[in-house]
Amino acid sequence: MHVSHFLLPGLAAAAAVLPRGVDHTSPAAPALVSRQGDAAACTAPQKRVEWRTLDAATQKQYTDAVLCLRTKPSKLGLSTTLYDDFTWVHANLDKAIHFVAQFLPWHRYFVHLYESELKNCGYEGVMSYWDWTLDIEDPSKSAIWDPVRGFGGNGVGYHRFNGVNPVLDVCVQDGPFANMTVAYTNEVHSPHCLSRNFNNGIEFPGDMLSFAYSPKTIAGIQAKPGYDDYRQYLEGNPHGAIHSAINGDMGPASSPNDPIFFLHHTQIDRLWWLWQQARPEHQLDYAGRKTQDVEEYTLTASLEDVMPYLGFAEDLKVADVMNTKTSTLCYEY
Ligand SMILES: [Cu+2]
Repeated sequence: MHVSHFLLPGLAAAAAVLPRGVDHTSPAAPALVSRQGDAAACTAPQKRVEWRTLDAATQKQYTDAVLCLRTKPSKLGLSTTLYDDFTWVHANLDKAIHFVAQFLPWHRYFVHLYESELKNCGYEGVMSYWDWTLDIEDPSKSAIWDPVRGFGGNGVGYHRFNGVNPVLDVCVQDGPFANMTVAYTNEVHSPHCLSRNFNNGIEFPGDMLSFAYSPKTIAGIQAKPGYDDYRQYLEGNPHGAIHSAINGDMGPASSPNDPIFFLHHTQIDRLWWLWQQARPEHQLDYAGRKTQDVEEYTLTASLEDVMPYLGFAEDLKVADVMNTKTSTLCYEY
C-alpha cells in the first residue's frame, strides 16, 4: 500500500492551524454560538439523494454551481477563491479533524457549508451523495465519472506512486472540471491541475480497493455497536480507501480540491445518519479520542467539544450537528 495521509496519519504533513504569509491571513474567528435544538423549526427536511437519481438538468446545475465558486472571492481574505477556501480550511485543520471523534460531525457541517454556497451559486436541487457500493464491479467505470452527467474521469498521463508526495500532474481532461487549476497542495499555495490517479495500491486502476466499500464490508461496519469503534472503521476503510483509490488531489489533506470529495463525504455522512437512526440510543452516541496529539491522548471527546472552521463559518459544538433535523441543518436521507 502506498502512503496516503488518510491511512497513515503519522506521516501526514504537520498541520498548521494558523495561517502563514501575507496572502493567507484570516480574520479572527467569530464568537461561539450554540445552535442546537430548534427541531420544531425544521418542518420540511430536505431529502438528499444519490447522484444518479438527479436529472441531467439538475446535475448540470450542480456542476455549474461548483464552477461558480471559483468566480467568487475568498471569505477568509485569501488571494484565492471561495472554491479554494474549502480546501484551505480542511488542509489547515488536518490533524484536528481526522482520526479523532470529531471526524464525522466536523465533515457533516463542512458538507452543509458547501451546500449553502452551492445554493448561493444558483443550485436549486438537493445535496447528493455518491453511493460507491453500487460500483464495486469496476469503480473506474462508474457513471459518476461520466463527462456529461458526472464529474469527468481519471487523470490522463503517467500513473504512478511517488512515495510520500502526492502525484498531482495526472490531469483530469474531460467533463466539467477538465484542465481546471486548483490552488493548494496540503496547506501550501501551489497551483496545479486537478489530478486523479486511479489505483488499488498495486495497479492502475485495478479494482480501486473495492473490497473496502463493498455492500458486505459496509454491512459489517454499520453493525458496529459503539460510536468510537464505528467511526474508526468507517473512517479507515471506505473513507480512506476512496481517497487512496482516486488519489491525485484526493490523496493529501487538500482533497476538497476535487469536487467528488463532497459527494464522497455526503455518502459517509449518510452511513453515519443511517447508523444513528438504526437504534434510538445512537442519536447522541459520541465517544473516543479528542485529539491526535500524543500529549493529550488521554482526552476523551465530548458533545461539548467545539468544532473549528477557522473563521470561514462560526465554530460550533459537536452537539449542534448530532441531529440533522433541526434548524441548523434540516435534512435527511
Ligand atoms: Cu477530511
